[in-house]
Amino acid sequence: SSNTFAEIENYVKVKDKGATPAMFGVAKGKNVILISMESTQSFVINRKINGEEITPFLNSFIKESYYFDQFYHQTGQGKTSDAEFTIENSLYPLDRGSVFFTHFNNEYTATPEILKDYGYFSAVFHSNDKTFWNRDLMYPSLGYDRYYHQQDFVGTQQNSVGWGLKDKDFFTQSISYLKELPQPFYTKFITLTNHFPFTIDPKDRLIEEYNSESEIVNRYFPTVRYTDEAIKYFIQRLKEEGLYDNTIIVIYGDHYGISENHNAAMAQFLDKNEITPVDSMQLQRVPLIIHIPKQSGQTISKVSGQIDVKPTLLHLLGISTTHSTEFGTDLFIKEKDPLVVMRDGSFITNDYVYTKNICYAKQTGEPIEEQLCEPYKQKAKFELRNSDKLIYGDLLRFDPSNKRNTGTMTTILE
Ligand code: GP9
Ligand code: MN
Repeated sequence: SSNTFAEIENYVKVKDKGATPAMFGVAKGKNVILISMESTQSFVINRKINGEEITPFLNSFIKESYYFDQFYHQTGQGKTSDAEFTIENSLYPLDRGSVFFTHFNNEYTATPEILKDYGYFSAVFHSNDKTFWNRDLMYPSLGYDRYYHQQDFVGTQQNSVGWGLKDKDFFTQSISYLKELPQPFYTKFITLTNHFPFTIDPKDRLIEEYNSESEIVNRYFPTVRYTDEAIKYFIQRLKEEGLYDNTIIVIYGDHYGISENHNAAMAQFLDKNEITPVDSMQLQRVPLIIHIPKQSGQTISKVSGQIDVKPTLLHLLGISTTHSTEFGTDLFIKEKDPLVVMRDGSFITNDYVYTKNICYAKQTGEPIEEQLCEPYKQKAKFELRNSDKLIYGDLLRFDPSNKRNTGTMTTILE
């Protein structure tokens, strides 16, 4: 009901909704490009196998960007769609299923919808079937103007793998649409090649496979390397089209690609005896890279998550989020005690990791007194519960800042 909405609104209002003055509006009026990197985890960044870098392009791009090296995915069963949901709404995904399927008809105040008021045109590019993850029905609810999907691309046996175009062909074909869009634009590009089970054409393999007992882990590195090359090419094309200098580029990993079934191979890669519960949590880090034209790079090690992207991006574009109903915090704010909550109720703070009902010291990986985690545990539960209530009750209908508000007076009074 609207009462529940008011309670939740009061809760999110007391959260730190501020922005860093030095960063607020630095990218005002710029185009936005989001790149969702399929299954890309942070452990590939600045690492080599067989003497070769896994992500040479990203490693260099990070040096001229803001790079968040303690950034976690917060996805559940909705995988890529959950990442999209959390990144653009600053709400948690649901504990089961995908919000894209179960609540596509809700009222949302997603980033593309907000940016419409600032003259932005918004579009998504993804070469899979438009109905996958119910995207064709969900995107209009998020405020997207256009969805370029499988039917907008030319797929052949040569240029495709798995569910769609190879990333490089995907970017090549997307660029011709992109350069015709009205500006400023807000766009999202969802890559696909680095998807389980990580198969690529041998001629697209730029590095050798890894050598472990897991075929999946072995193949993962060449497909990550392939996507890295495709993004390099895309950035180059943006420069050639004169779009690079007036565009803010946000690159994020959507969720893990290597599950706990491959712990032995991961232990080998990380040079550890075993993968502990704390290691497993740390493996949930995904890259977040924000490139702002004419700003130099910096690595920021704040504990953060996908839920924080929306307010951060809006602030960079000079848009205040003081009245937004969202759970994230601007990534550029120095928080005393940051907390990242995962969809299953586990969490990470500066000092603690809580997972599978056990509290651990982050430094040592040793179990510690449950009590130390208790206050965070309560907060984590509260966050998830309130976010769920918003979605299950379609409560953003009652948000007065929601322009497309369809809640009528009668609904509000009941
Ligand atoms: C499907 C692509 C991958 O279109 O986004 O989805 P995933 O299986 O990673 O959720
Ligand atoms: Mn995915």
